[in-house]
Amino acid sequence: MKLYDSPLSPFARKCKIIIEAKDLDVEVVAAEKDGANGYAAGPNPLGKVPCLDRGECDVPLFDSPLICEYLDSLKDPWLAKEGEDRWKAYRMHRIGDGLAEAVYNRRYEVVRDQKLHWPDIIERHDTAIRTVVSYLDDIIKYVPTNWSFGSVAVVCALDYTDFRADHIGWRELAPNVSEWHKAFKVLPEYQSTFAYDVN
Ligand SMILES: N[C@@H](CCC(=O)N[C@@H](CS)C(=O)NCC(=O)O)C(=O)O
Repeated sequence: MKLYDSPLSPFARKCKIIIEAKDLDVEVVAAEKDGANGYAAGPNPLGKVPCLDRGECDVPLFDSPLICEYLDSLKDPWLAKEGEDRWKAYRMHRIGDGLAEAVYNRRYEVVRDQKLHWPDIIERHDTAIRTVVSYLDDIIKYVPTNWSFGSVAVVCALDYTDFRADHIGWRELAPNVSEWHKAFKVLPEYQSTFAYDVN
């Protein structure tokens, strides 16, 4: 299997953490940028990373939550098969991805020429980022400080927020999340997949 990757992508990083934590046999391939097509991300018609190519006989998987769920299912699944724990894990994963999406979308607003900036939309993304980290601060005590289907998405999103939206100062808004996040920094999969030029 091949995972099409870009080192800075918080969505691809989730998949790499799962691959490493479970020692799965997946080759990680850097996808090249391909102009208006997005990334040359193997069999992903959306031109986005990550994409998991499972070989000729199996359908490729794209959109990182699906890839994460598939990879997780291959060995000692973290995601509960049924019951309320399953929904809680999906919720955490979705909150993490939603945060990463808000930061990613904000980035594509501010990276344009200044005269093309749309202040209301930038504020909409900033508000989403602040609201999500505050929401997380109230519930993070229920999330254990080890890799899980939920925590992997939240950790990747928080690091991406540091990288692309440090003006938000999420640690001040969410001191409980800040403490929680520290526990992951020592994990080998965290360190080997961390690709940002920030602390
Ligand atoms: N919902 C997708 C989002 C993936 C995504 O937005 N990836 C970005 C990199 S972080 C990308 O490939 N962007 C290229 C493009 O859209 O042109 C997922 O979870 O996999």
